[in-house]
Amino acid sequence: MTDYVPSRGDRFSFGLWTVGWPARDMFGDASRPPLDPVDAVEHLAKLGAYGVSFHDDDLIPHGSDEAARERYITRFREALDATGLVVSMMTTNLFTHPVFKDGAFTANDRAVRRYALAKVARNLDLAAVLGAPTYVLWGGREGAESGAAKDVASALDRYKEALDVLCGYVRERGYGLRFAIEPKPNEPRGDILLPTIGHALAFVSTLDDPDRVGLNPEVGHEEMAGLNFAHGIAQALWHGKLFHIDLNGQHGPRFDQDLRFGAGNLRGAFWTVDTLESGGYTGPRHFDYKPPRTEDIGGVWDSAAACMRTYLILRERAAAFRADPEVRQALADARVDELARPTLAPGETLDDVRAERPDIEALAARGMAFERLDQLAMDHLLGAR
Ligand code: DIG
Ligand code: MN
Ligand code: MN
Repeated sequence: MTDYVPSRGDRFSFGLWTVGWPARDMFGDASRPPLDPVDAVEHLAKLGAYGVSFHDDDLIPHGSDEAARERYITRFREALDATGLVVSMMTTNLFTHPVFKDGAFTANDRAVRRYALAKVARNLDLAAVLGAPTYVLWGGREGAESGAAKDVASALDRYKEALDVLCGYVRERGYGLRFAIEPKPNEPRGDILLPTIGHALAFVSTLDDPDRVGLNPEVGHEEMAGLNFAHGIAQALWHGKLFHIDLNGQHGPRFDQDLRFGAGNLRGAFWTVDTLESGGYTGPRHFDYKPPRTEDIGGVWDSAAACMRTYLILRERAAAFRADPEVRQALADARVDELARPTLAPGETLDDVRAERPDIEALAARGMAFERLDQLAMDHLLGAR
């Protein structure tokens, strides 16, 4: 029996804003005291994480003067050095301060857009110093609650302008980092721009430096939109654009629950792990979740450990599924491998295809044997094999 104890080699990473969430929500005050980022680093290291991620304001309270900023950064770096944790990703808070109430890159107010770019650029300089390979851009306030308030075409022009300017800045400075756009369909805005993986992929293709920009999909955000997360990241991988990932749990189309990984749609979590582990994803296994407001700090660490434990259990179950000889036979019976064969043979043309006279009724009568295959996956997920 595996003990499911995480190690640095598993490359688990947590946002400081996750375990550090004081659990203030729309309807209630904080139920936990603030968590010192140094305490978070030390405890996550003890739990077996390899990295942390953070927004600028998570580490350096908004409005800090230069001296305070340096103190926050210095003690954080000392904690990283002492524990060996790395900064696996950085991002900017472009959503908490009221100045961003109508967005950052796509705010109608040009002065707000200019301030947002300056805020990101300052944190990019810190990201370069700390060696963060990926910089996430979550446009939580980029959107609208009403039709006339946001000219979407102009908003996308400004979004593109912001990404092109930031990519140019990183390129000119020689920073080795890449950007990852994080889609979300709504909340806190009534409707958010670039709401899904599909919208974001299309947008990235319009940029001046598209190779420097990928995606940071989050489980709950796609599932809020009723979409299949494993399919979404499989397409992002197919485009070579899965630069980072936000793992958590969600119970279908409702408010963003940010549950610990696996605590929502468990079958979806199984296929997510199967896709990440067999689909060539090379980034950190990063958690963006919120320990429920019901928990004290002990419960926070329980939930962080549980995110990693569930991932390890599902990784083992997915590997066992893929290695199972009966599964291999069931995959063949379902002709899954046949999909990998090009539809036309080398040298064939449509004329060759049109010259054929297939027995349509016989093809239609063939069963696909998917149910047996899927129950084998269910058996592995439930530990019955
Ligand atoms: C929320 O899902 C967002 C913010 O927490 C952050 O900007 C981003 C980083 O993963 N996810
Ligand atoms: Mn996220
Ligand atoms: Mn979320």
